[in-house]
Amino acid sequence: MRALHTSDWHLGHTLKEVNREYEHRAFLQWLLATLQSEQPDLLLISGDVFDTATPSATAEQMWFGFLAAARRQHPVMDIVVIAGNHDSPSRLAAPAPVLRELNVSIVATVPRGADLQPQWQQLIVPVCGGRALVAAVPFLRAHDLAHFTEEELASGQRDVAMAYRRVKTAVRAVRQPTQPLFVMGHLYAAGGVTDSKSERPIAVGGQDSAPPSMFPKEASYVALGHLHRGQKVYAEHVRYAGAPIPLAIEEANYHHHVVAIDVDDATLLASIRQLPIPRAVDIIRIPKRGWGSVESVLAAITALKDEVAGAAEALQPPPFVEVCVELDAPEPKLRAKIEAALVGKAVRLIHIDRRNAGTGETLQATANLRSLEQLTPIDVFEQLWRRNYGSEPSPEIRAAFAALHAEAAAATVLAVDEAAPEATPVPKKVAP
Ligand SMILES: [Mn+2]
Repeated sequence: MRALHTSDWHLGHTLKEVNREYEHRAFLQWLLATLQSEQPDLLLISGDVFDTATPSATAEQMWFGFLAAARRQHPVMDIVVIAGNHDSPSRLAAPAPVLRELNVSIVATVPRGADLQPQWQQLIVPVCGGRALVAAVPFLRAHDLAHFTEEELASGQRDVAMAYRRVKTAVRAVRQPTQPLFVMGHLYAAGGVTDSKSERPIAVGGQDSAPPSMFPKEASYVALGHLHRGQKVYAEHVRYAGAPIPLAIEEANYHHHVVAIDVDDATLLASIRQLPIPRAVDIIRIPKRGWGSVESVLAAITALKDEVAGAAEALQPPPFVEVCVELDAPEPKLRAKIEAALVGKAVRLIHIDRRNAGTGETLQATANLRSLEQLTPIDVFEQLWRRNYGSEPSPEIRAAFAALHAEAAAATVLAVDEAAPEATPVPKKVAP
């Protein structure tokens, strides 16, 4: 049997206030075409369907529109969805009874019985007419984990590992040895690589570093969500599908994909392929790597393609651009200069990152520090400039500082004279 695994769609996402609807629609269209060519029996969506707990009508329309189209195209395919940490469990699960009629199972929370005990066995979803099982574990919230006894907790098992152990036990009670088992989870598995700020940290009950041993050995495939970089953890068959579009500038170089899983009927072993998702809208970084001077980034912007007026641009939104500037002197008009250079260019500015060229070391580390009395204000000013910008202040800047300092010193003299005519002598040096 064949399954496709995807996660972290974050419908309704905005990147620096620019909405991503065009990219999401392009992805969903691609996914429908891929379902057509791959003909999977099962589609697994491992959480963070939506970017926020209260998604916009447009985001919900994309979601339900996709489910309807998928159902129309593949009447026998099962879709299993778990809630992620960004989703509102109650909101995601609200249409579950209707979706159930369309072979779509939404598991957003751990159901409770009449005795208020968690019903772990209800996380097990039979799929493909009972041929296979999916243990669909949503992102576990504090209240899902609050039931463990003191004794269990004292055993040193972390809460989330304990919850997965319950799921394992529930699976073993119902699974036939010939049934392929898929496990879904939305958590941070220890060893996973993350370098993005868009993966909101989760630290409930050890969910921030799940150990590999907690997934059942008999799983043919473990379909994880939460990390936006698609990757395997621990083993070939334990994977994050990753997000389908870059959700932060740091994710621009990720290889976005969905995972195709073919489970051998006899061995129950999975063979895995990554199906690359085409990038609908590019993210351009200026410069490509590292940092550029003001002059070099302005030149690079000038060299960008000009906007073409007409209908085409409305259909294909221009790329996002991030500009990374290293300053060897203060540049108060940086944003204005960059924005002026961007006028008429076929890009959308999303971020200007700036850093100073200097070492940023403290004066104590950089200065051959003589005693404080030996340092003049201009010494301190120059050293500060050097450590910030890695350059020397120009004669004009030095003169401006000297003038400002003289003015400040005169004002101090005046103030002291007025306040206390017979005060102690005015200090010669003014602290900067
Ligand atoms: Mn996510």
